[in-house]
Amino acid sequence: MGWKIVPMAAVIAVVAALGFNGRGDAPPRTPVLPSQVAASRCAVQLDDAGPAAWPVWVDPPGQPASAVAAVEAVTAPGRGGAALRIGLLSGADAYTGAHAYYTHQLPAGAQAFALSFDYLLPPTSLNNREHPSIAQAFEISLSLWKKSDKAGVFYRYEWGLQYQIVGNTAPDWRLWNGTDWVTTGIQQELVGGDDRWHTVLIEGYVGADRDGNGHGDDLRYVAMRSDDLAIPLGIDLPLQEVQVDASQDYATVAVQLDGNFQQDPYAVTIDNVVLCPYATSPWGD
Ligand SMILES: [Ca+2]
Repeated sequence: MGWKIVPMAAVIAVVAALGFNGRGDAPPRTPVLPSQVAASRCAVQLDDAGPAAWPVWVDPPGQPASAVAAVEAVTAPGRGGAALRIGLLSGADAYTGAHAYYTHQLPAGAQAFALSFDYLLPPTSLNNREHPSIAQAFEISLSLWKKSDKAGVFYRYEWGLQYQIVGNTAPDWRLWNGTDWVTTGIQQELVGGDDRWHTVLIEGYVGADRDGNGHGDDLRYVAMRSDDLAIPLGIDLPLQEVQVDASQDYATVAVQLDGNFQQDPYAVTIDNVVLCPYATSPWGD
C-alpha cells in the first residue's frame, strides 16, 4: 500500500529523544496501544449530518477573501453511505487553510476522547519530491469550550493531529500543543487518490484537570492508529488555555486542509467520522 512502516522500538525511541515536556515528575507510564473504536457505542457519524452542519472557517482568520472553500455531500463509492467532500477551491494568499467544523454538545464530565474517521487524500507528491505537493498538511482537531470555576469565565482547549505533507520532517504526524505543531517523529507515506481510503484514530485527554490545579489544561495523547500502524504515544503536553466568550460547554470536531505555497486547489473526502467521549479513562491510566 506504499506506507513506510517505522519499527515500534524506533518510534518509542524517537518520541523519547524529542523530550516532550511531561507534567511534574510523574513516573514513566506504560505505553498503551490504541483501541479500536467501538462502533456500537459511538455509532453516530458526524459527517452524515450533511454540509449544512459543517461550516468553514478560514485560517488564518481576518482574511475572508484569502481562500474559498466548500463542503458538499457525496456518496462514498463502495462504502454504502453518505460522506463529505471538503474542497479548498482557491485563494489569494499562500498557506491558507480551510477549517470545516461540526459543533455539538457533550455529556457532562467528558474529558477523554477517541476520534476516528476515514478519508481520501488528493493525489500528490510528498514533501515536494519530483514536483510541488498539492497540499501542505491535513489536520483533525477537537476543541472544547468549557466553563471554569470562575463565574462566567470559559476556556477553550484544543487537541489536534496533523499529517504534514511538506516540511522539514515531512511526511510525518504532528501533535498540537495549543500554540504550535510538534512532531512525533513518526513518518508515514500515505497515497492519495480515489478509493485509497485511509483511517486514523487518536485517543487522549483534553480539558481534564488530572493534576488538580483547578484548570482543565492537562493534555495527554494516549495513542493513535493510522491505517495498520498502531502507535503508543503517552505524551503529555502543557496546553495553553485560551479564555473565550461562551455561555455553555460545547465541542467542535474539525478537519482542516492547509494550502501550499501557491494555494493549489484540492479536496479531501471524509466518512465514518466518530467521536467517543468518556468521563473516565478507558485506557487504564
Ligand atoms: Ca458517513
